[in-house]
Amino acid sequence: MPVGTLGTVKGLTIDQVAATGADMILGNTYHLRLRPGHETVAALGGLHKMCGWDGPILTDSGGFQVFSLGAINKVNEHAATFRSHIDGAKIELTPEHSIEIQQALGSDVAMVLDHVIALPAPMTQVEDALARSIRWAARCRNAADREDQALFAIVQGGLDRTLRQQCASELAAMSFEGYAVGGLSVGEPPEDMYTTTGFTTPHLPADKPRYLMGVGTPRDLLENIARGIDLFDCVMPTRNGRNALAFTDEGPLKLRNAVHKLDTRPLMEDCPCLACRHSRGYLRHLFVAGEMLGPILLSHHNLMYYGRLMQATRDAIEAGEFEAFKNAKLAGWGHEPF
Ligand code: PRF
Ligand code: ZN
Repeated sequence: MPVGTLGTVKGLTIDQVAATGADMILGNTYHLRLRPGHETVAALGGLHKMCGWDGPILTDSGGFQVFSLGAINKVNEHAATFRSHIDGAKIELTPEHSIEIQQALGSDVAMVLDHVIALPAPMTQVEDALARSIRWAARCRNAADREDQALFAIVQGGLDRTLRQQCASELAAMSFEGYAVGGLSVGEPPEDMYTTTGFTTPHLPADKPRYLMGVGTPRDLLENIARGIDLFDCVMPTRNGRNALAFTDEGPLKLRNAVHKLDTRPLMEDCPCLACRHSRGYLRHLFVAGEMLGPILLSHHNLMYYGRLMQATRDAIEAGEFEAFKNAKLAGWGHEPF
């Protein structure tokens, strides 16, 4: 899922997003609650109508953003209280309010409100956040009463095998429409993330979507697909695109580097994106000159790269050739991929 935090995949028209092969996009409860406000979104016809996307939309619950943006004021059993990064207003985010906001936005998939903590953390703190996340998930399940909106639970538990398994099993018993693995890609080494995904997914229903939140590099996607993950969201393609980094089968290209100045080749020979109609030299020039077309073109290329990587992965899985496909991709990206 390309990330459209504020009801826009940054820099791209909705048709350009669709052209990259994305099926579903992500919006953020936290951001849209503050601006323009969920009631305003509802008055404008809901998130789909507002941004012109008629495919599925998943909204994150606000849990992670409240914690990761440092806006958090206090957390107790009732709610996470935070200060708006826009006007300083004090806002209480309860599980019920998170669902209410996601209903007003009109997303197709809502996420439960979870308690995310920074790693590494003392065991008691990990256990405490996990237990609260399970109780909040149950409150979200009770509050979510729409036939046309699925609800996904989120497994927490740090890097601990026992806690992850316990959390996954308890949530699996509560019958959600899908399951996410949260609390990863928060600064731990990639190998720890892969190991944790690997011992969590066997405890989640295989016939429901399994979603790894906020991940990752192209290598992260393939390593986690190998461990049972079906769905991802990440700002990497668009954020890196805005910062002049292009993903390719040979690894990342930093377009600002002088080595590209006179390069007449496209980023990739066979890429159908808008950027690859131009030379690397021209793309570099756009970034050096601060032209807005540079970030637009590279965002399009990177989303197309991710979209085509996922399509090729699905094809390889169906052909029974995923392992060979994965190894070939990893070899192409080199030793320090991204
Ligand atoms: N919880 C929620 N959203 C998230 C995460 C999480 O743990 C992450 C962690 N990588 C990204 N987005 N609700
Ligand atoms: Zn391209």
